[in-house]
Amino acid sequence: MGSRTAYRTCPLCEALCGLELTLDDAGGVTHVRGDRQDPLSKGFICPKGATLGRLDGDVDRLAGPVLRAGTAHTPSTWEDAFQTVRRGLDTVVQRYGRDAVAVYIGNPTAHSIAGPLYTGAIVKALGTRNLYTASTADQMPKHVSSGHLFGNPLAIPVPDLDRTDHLLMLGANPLESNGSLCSAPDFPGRLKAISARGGKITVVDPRRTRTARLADEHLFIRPGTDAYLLIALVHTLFAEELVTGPTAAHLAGRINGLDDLRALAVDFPPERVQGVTGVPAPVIRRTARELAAAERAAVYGRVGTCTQTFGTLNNWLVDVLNVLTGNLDRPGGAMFPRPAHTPVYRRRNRPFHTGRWRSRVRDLPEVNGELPVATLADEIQTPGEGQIKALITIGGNPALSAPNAARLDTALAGLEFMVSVDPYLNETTRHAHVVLPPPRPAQTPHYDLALLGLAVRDYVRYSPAAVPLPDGRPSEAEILARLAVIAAGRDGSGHSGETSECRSEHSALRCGCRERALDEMIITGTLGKAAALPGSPVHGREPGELRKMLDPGSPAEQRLDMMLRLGPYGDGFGADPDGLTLTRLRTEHPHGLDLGALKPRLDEVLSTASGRVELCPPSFAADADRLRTALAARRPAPGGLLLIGRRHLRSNNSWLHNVPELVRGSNTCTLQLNPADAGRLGIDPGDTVRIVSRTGAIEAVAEPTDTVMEGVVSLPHGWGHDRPGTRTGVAHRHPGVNANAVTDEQEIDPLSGNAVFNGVPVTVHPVP
Ligand SMILES: Nc1nc2c(c(=O)[nH]1)N[C@H]1C(S)=C(S)[C@@H](COP(=O)(O)OP(=O)(O)OC[C@H]3O[C@@H](n4cnc5c(=O)[nH]c(N)nc54)[C@H](O)[C@@H]3O)O[C@H]1N2
Ligand SMILES: Nc1nc2c(c(=O)[nH]1)N[C@H]1C(S)=C(S)[C@@H](COP(=O)(O)OP(=O)(O)OC[C@H]3O[C@@H](n4cnc5c(=O)[nH]c(N)nc54)[C@H](O)[C@@H]3O)O[C@H]1N2
Ligand code: SF4
Ligand SMILES: [Mo]
Repeated sequence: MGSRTAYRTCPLCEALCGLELTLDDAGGVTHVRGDRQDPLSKGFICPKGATLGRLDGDVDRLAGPVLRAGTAHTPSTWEDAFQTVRRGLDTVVQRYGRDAVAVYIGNPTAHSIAGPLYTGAIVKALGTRNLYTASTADQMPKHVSSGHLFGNPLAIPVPDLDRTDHLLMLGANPLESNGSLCSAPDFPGRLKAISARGGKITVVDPRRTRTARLADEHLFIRPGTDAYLLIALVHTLFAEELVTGPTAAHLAGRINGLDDLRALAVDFPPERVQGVTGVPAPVIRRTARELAAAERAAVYGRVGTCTQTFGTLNNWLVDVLNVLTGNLDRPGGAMFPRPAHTPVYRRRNRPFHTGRWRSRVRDLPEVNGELPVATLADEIQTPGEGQIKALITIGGNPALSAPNAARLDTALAGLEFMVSVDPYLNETTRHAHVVLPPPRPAQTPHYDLALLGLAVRDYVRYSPAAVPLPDGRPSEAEILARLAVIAAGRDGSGHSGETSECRSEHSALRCGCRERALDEMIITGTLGKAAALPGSPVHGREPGELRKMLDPGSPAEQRLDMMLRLGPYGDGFGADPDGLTLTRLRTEHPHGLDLGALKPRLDEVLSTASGRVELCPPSFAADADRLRTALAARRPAPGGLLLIGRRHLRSNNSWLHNVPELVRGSNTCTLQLNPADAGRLGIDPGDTVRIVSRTGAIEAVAEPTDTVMEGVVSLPHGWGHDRPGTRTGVAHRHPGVNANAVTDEQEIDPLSGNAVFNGVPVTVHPVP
């Protein structure tokens, strides 16, 4: 049998590794290895990428749509499935209004072309205020921080890993996660290089992780207390006159709020916070001095700093430290990547707002156009006007991933209508009346719209589908576009025969004239605006002429081509003949294109009303009062335990547990605890223990280990695959328990609405 090779970006995590796929004649993936010609990943691969073929060929992956009758799901045609969706949504909207339809968007949606290009249109077409995403279980605090500091919630500085001499890393474990909000294939290798060139890495984590072991110094911190440590570092910089950043040439005149910040930090000397954090005051002072002394340093906080009650303060203070030490926007510091698909001519200076609307039940503010997933169950279960009656999930598994997921699971069962775009029948989608599966990864083109703006070098890569789709099988982009058309109430009679394309491509499903109309509208609108805008590379040109120049691919590809050509490295539709186009990327750079080290670009990024970095936003200063109050009220630890999570290299949240090669060895759902706590509670290794919190109780096998600090227990999330009605055979045999059955949806970071997964108070007992 013959075989051929195809290249693509790995879609599984944020590291953007290039992969080389070997395919057999039937289009099956027989082998995967790292793409050595990828200029960013240079052949690096992890066990997940290496088993992409197994995921691709998983027999449990849904081959086509399924419809639910009672608790059973049966296959349907695509057209019947879409018609069922149309009826289901129409009925709910007519009966209860637009807000009765909610949308939940999960993590893989940020790793696809289809997600970023089409989910916005679905939400807009629905006209609902009930948008929920995994962002409020993850990085929303970072968006709120950047929104206020820089005027743009998407302007996220990343540590310039390859040039820094000093990295202070909090709540991140890239040796397992491969990095997040910092796309860096071979993160471990890049960290080792810091030490090799004489630099220093300090890791702050309640567990001595693999990353902590690789680092030069590890500081145990009590869960949920990073904000105290960070503000004490700020305090020390001011108190010891180590603040140099705001007067450094590249930041001078660009920083507001320095005096307010200094005044705020006065109350938090290291000696006052050492008790709550567990980090001794002399260590805090030394850490501040080392940070200030380093030639090129970066402070980087990740999911462990977000999923806390002070999530936004943490993420703010991380960048405050980068500013105060002069490391923001400087090589080796914390820098803003310049993604090839994002225009730089369209900056608007205006204040960042949250709370443009509020949630019905708990009165929580909208943030970034969405409401906290921590209140989704409230909105489904609480009767009254505006109650959620229907839900669209796209690439998400909130029945496992949301705080108090057991309650959400029950809530999902009570919905009048639910549709899921998902390849699996799992803990969430088993509740759906219709499941619309995207095609296999090998059949799916790839471009990282969300992640290329977070990479440690400017870099771009487009991967066409390795295997063509059979006739009548919609791509994920087409599925989502069709949902947008349905949501807009324009699905109607299906074929309208308006354009020559739809006549020539006619088939009940694929004619797509309505979906095409959506893309056309977006393309025409964008080109029209760009042509009218002074400073744009196509200013003054004729939009219709520009339209004709676009790549001849799918509508999604045409939109991508347009974005690249209007972007900072683009050809400006011919204005720069050497510039990027999608066609050129596809044909000349199949392994990706390195666009160079990160460049200082604060002026391009800043879009606050003042045009400066707002270092001490009033809402953050107000929230620091909560910090002050909590510090005063803090009593000595009551002897209870605090639950945190952990990630394993071979897991990916909830959904890779169906690949046999990945659910082996140490990738198990055990409760790790310090041997001293185990001894005190009479727990031996291998004992089954009961973990009880305000919201629930679960049982897991105990794994005493001194890598976890005393008073802390750790359980990974994404397990609990024993539910009836799912179709994931391997996962079902390795079920584990759902950590989110004991996390608390009532605890959130008030500024961002983010879920709190770290520092959940629990008690643990041996089960006799
Ligand atoms: N293998 C694998 N890779 C993944 C994923 C996966 O599930 N598995 N998930 C992907 C996703 S969705 C994301 S968001 C990224 C996340 O990427 P990372 O942010 O690197 O995620 P974690 O490995 O969970 O690291 C978080 C660390 O925070 C620590 N921590 C817990 N509580 C606290 C606290 O209060 N303070 C401090 N300072 N630390 C604390 C935990 O012990 C843990 O080591 O990973 C992505 N990559
Ligand atoms: N206790 C605790 N809970 C956590 C976390 C934690 O650290 N601790 N981490 C949180 C974080 S950081 C995150 S990001 C969330 C993740 O929360 P979710 O996004 O809700 O959960 P995932 O497990 O990533 O589920 C992904 C879903 O997408 C489907 N899928 C896979 N590939 C595709 C595709 O190509 N297209 C589509 N349409 N679907 C696809 C999978 O089958 C699965 O159903 O979980 C959060 N929950
Ligand atoms: S590190 Fe992430 S991107 Fe790279 S191969 Fe592994 S899962 Fe894929
Ligand atoms: Mo995440």
